[in-house]
Amino acid sequence: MKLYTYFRSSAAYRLRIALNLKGLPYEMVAIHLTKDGGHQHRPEYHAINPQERVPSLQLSSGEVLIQSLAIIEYLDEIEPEPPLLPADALDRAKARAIAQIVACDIHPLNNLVSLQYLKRTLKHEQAEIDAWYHHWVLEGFAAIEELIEPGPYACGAHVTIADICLVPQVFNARRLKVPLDKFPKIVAADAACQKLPAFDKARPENQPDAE
Ligand SMILES: N[C@@H](CCC(=O)N[C@@H](CS)C(=O)NCC(=O)O)C(=O)O
Repeated sequence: MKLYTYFRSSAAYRLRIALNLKGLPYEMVAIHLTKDGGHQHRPEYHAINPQERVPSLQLSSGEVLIQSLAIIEYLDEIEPEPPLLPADALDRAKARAIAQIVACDIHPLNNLVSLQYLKRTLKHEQAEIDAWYHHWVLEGFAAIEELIEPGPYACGAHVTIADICLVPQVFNARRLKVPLDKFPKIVAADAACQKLPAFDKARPENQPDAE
């Protein structure tokens, strides 16, 4: 499999964690999201992913999958061990809820395209953009903090899709200096995940394209 990735992309980071947890081998193709206006906008990448975002996963059949949550669930279906979703339907809904707070409610408001739009098109000052970024992380993390179950992971004793989404968002929050002192359960779940090699190998600074 070929993973189109960027070291700092949190959506690609999710997928690196999932592939590592499953022990599935993958080749990485780095797509630089800022150099020369963003290599994601080149016609050759558009042909792979018409949304011009990372990650994309090209299967050995040549088929390309996009959207990290859809891909993670696909991987869980083709390679059931270790499961990334709980066996019980109720627990599954809870794990997906945390994952979706990150992937549907926090990340789209704070990803590169959204921040560039605020800056370049709407002409906001950097301080306003930083405040915007912090606001949506703090709002989403406040809800997740209440939803986290006794650990060590976000949904209990096993790593789930909730951790896979949460850890990259925590990484980004730290990078952009969002204070995490009000979220001890999130910080603890992140620390528990960081002890696992699958998470460590997926960290942005451990990628071949890291700068
Ligand atoms: N919902 C998508 C989000 C993908 C996404 O927004 N990726 C960002 C990087 S984290 C991207 O490629 N941005 C391209 C750009 O800003 O032009 C997913 O989960 O895969």
